[in-house]
Amino acid sequence: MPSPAPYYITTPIYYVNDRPHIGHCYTTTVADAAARAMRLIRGESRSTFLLTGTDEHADKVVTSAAAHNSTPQAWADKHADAFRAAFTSLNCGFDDFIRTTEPRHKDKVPGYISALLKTGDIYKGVYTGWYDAGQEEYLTETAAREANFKSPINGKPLVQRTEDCYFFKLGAYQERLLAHINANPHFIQPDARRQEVLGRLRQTLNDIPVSRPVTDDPATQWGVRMPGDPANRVYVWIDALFNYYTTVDTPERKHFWPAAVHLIGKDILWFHAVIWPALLMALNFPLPKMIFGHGWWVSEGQKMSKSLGNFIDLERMHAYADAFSLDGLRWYLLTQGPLSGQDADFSHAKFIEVYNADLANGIGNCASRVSNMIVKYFDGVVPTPGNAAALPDYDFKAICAKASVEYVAALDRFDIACAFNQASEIIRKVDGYINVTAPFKLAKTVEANPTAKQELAAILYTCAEAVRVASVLMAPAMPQKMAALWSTWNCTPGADTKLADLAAFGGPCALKPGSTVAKGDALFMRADPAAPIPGTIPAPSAPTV
Ligand code: ME8
Repeated sequence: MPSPAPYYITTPIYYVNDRPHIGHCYTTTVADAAARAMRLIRGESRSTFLLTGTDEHADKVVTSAAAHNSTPQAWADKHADAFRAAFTSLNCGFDDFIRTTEPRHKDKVPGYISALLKTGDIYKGVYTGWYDAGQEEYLTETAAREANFKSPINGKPLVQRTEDCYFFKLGAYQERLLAHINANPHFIQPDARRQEVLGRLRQTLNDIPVSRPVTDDPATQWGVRMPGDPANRVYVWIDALFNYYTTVDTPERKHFWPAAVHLIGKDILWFHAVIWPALLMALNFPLPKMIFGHGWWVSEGQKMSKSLGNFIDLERMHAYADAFSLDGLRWYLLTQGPLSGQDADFSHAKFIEVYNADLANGIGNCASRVSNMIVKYFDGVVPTPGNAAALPDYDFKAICAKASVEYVAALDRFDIACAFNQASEIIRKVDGYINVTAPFKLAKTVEANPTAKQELAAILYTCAEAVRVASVLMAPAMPQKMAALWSTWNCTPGADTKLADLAAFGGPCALKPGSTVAKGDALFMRADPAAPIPGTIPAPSAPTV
């Protein structure tokens, strides 16, 4: 059988001077769930590749390191480890973690820049701008005008300064970029982001500076040098964008390019949807298939800020995982996150509502209802499927088939929430079926009516098999909880089994009559909306008189 086409998904590489928070963890968790789902759909793990990592050549790394009596490299090492550990703690299974200070990245960047110098796409020119000598930085024309051409820091006049600089001929690619975006509606997603880029591309694109000078200031000595010109270094953003390519620019991984999806936040859309594709066009490299720019997480309806105390940092996320399980947290992020383009709210009340509805009262309760009845009425032995009364609204073979078709289609357009909601829909159907068929009532009649036992068997088999299918679809979001369910139900899928087989109701991976189902612990404990918010210090109780 031919192997499936490679699926390469990337996250942004994160700045090492920040501590991991919900934003970074969200993007990486979405990429992880998408990669797991792709592996499931293909029934083949090796053709999917998830890359995350850290962006380490920013000037602020040098400043932060100095402020902490550290070297830039030691500072970067420490923070890169923190990101890696954060993602691992959230069960994100990345295939590689690239750091821009690693030789396998930084040694390759000059090669691409040299190629662009050779074609003339990168050329040496002169940069003129408003310079704040006290701060040693340029201000944009707008920022300079707004500051009345005075330093916003020390009030001294800004000076017009000119220096040698390398430029990339971005303007030369404007027409080709427009044509590509117009011909490929999925290239930039969601649609609002695509419109945003198309709008900006109606104005003339200028060539952009891609180097920064190296001076006596140690901050300017950090980074990748321009090939053949050590007095200049590659601008950190250009260096960073190349990570997606350097990681797979090896004989073993070359087939992963072009990437299927660059998943990013909306803040860095322009770099990914315009500058990066133009660089690739100039190098004659194929373009990624999709740039997906998600929205922001806000917290309790407000922009996250450390001073407001509403920041969802890693500690707060761990506190939620401790209280509601890691998979409970992942489910909330994945189904309620800002993927569609709108910003999303991390609100405690909403979290509890979704957790209780989808998990504690959803799959958790449904699975234990069904296994409890199999234990009670069939001694825990999966009964033989038979002809349960045909109810047109509850044709589970058709319901599960439709759910998996929609699951695959939703993942293709990167609508992760819609994909996972297909599974919740199956669970709602099972709950409805139990209410309509009332197996607990039927069980009371089996002694007087022998055919009732067969009917009971058929109903419970149907419920259990449908829950199994839902659990398969949910597994990329909640790998640990679904593995726990499979273990009590003795239906752990073999490695590399295809979704088409796994999610077929009554198909090759169906529950086997005669196998055993144990009661098991509740998958998700019901959450009390009045309980203290995880990660917050409980208010002191009122003094007793
Ligand atoms: O921009 N909600 O790195 P960065 C959702 N190094 N996502 C958020 C978020 C929020 N409130 N805050 C951050 C950089 N993010 C560059 C990228 S790529 C070649 C270089 C996520 O550490 C979101 O994915 O500032 C955003 O794009 C990323 O963190 C920015 O991470």
